[in-house]
Amino acid sequence: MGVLGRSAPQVRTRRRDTLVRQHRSFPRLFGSLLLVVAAGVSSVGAAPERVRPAPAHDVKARPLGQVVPAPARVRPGGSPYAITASTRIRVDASRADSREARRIGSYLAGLLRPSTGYALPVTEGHGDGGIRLRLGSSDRSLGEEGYRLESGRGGVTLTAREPAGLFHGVQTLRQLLPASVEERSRQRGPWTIAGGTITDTPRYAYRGAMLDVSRHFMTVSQVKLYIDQLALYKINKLHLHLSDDQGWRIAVDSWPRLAAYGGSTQVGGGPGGYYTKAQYRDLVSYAASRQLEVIPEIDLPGHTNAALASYAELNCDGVAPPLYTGTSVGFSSLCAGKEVTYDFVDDVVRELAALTPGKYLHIGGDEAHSTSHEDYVAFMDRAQAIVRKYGKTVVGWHQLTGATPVKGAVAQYWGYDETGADERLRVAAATKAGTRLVLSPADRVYLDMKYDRNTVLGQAWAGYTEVDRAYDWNPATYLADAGVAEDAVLGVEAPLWTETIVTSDQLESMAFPRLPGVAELGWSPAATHDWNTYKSRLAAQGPRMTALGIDYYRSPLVPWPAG
Ligand code: NGO
Repeated sequence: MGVLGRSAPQVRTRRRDTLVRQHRSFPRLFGSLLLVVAAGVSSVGAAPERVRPAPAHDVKARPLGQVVPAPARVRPGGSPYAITASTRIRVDASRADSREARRIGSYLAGLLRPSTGYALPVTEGHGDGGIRLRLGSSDRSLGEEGYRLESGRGGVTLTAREPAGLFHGVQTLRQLLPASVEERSRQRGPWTIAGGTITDTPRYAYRGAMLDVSRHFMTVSQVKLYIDQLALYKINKLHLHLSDDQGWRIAVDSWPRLAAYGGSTQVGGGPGGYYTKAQYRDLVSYAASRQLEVIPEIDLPGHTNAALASYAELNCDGVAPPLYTGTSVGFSSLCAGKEVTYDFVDDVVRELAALTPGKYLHIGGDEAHSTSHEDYVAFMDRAQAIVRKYGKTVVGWHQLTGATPVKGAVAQYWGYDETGADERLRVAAATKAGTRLVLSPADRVYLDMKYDRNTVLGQAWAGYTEVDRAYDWNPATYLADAGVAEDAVLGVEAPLWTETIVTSDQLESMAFPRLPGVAELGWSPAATHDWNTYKSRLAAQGPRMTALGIDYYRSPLVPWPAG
C-alpha cells in the first residue's frame, strides 16, 4: 500500500478557523444595526425588533435549478409561489403512509417557522393551495427516493412514492427559498419559490458520509448536528467508525470493559467516551428521521488496540497492552489463532446487529499490517460468516478483496492515484465475482485531507484536495481502467477521520464545502456534471451555510457572494 509509508499526522487540536468565525459574525452584527429600518416591514405576527431585511442577493426568487445536488430535470416556467402568513402545509397520503407524511410535514414546518414567523399549520386531506405533500404516488419512475416539485401561483406540491422521496423534496424546497430561511430568528421575506417543475431521482442508491468517532469521540448532539447537515444534501448513509486503536465507542453488554475502559481515552489523551445502547438507538432513530441509514463499523482484525487493552485474553501472548493515544496505524491485531477471538467477534456483531435496523455491518479489514496474510484470510472468512449469521450484509475496506469476500459483500475503495495496479486489479477481479463497491478515493473524498498547504487541520498523505478536485471525477469510470464496470459501483462515501479534528467547527471546516460536491456526485445525473456551473450553485450555498452556522472553508476557487 502506498499509504504504508505515510507519516503520522501532526495533531493540532482546538484551533478554530478564525477567518470563518469572523465571516459568520458579520451578518449578525449587520442585522442588529438595521433593526430600526426593518421594524416597519416585518411579516405578520413578527416581533419587529428581531427582524432584519434580507440581503440583496436573497430578495429575488432563486432560479429553480439552483440546488445542490443538481436536480435531474428542471423545467422553469409560470408564476412563482410565495409562502405567506396564511400558508398551510397539507399532507395528502393514504392511511398507511399518513404518519410518515405528517412527520415530514412537521419537520418542514419546524424548518420554516422560526425565520418566517408564520404559523404554518400542518393539516391532513386534499385541498388546493399552500404547500402540499403527497405521498404514495403511483408514478414508478420516482423510485424509492425520487420526488416531483411543482410550483406555481397557487402553491407548491411535492409528490413522492416513498417518505424518503418526500423528505428529499423538502430539502430542495428549502434550498429554493432565500438562505435567510435557515436562520433561527424571524427574518424578512419575501419567501418566494420560482415557478416550474423539478423531477428528481438519484444516480446512486448509496450516498454516504463516514464519521470517525474513535480517534476523537463525538457526542450524540455533535453527531445529530452532522446528520442534519448531511440531510440538506440528500446523503442517505451515515457510517460510524465505532472502534479503533484509540477508543471503543459502543457499549457491548457481554464485554463491558470494551466501552468502560477501551473507550476511556482518545488521540491526545482526552477522556474519550462511548455511546450507551440507548444513545446509539437514539442516534439511529434520529438518522432515520432524516432518511439516513446508520452503518456501524467495528474495525477488525487490526485497529484493535482499545479492545486488546481491555481484555488480555484477546492477545496472542495473553498480555494486555496499554491504552493508545497516538496516531500511528497498523500495529495492533486480534489473535486469529485463538477461539476466544471468534467468541468476541460473535458477541460484538450479535449485539450490534440487534441494535441496528439497517442492512449493513462494516467490519473494517484495513491496514492489518500486524496480521499475517494467512491469518487475515482465515479471520475475514470467519468474521464475514458471523455478520451473515446475524442477517447483515458485509461491508469492508477494499483490503477485504485480498481475502475472500462473501456473496453480496460490499468493498469500500479508499485507494488513491498512487495505489498500485495490482491492488486495483484485485479490486476489479472481486467486482467481476459479484462484490460491489462504494468509492471513497482518498485523494478525492477523504474529508480529512488538507485543502492546500495552508490548511491547519487534517493530513496530506494522499495529497491536497481542493474543492474542485473533490468534485471533479466520475464514480462510474474511476476504476474503469482496472476493469471495474459501471454497475459494480453502488455509490460514493466521504469519510471524515478525526486524528486532528475535535470540535464541530473543525469538522465543518473540513467537510464543507467538499461534502456537498460528493453528495452531488452521488445524486445528480452525470449529464449535469460541470465544475463551472457547479461552483456557482455551490457559491449560492455560502449564505445558507452561514445562516445554518456551518463553519465552511471559503475556498478561493468558489465565487462566494460578497457580504
Ligand atoms: C486510512 C486509515 C485510517 C486513517 C485514515 C486517515 C483507512 C481506511 N484506514 O483510511 O485509519 O485514519 O487513513 O486519513
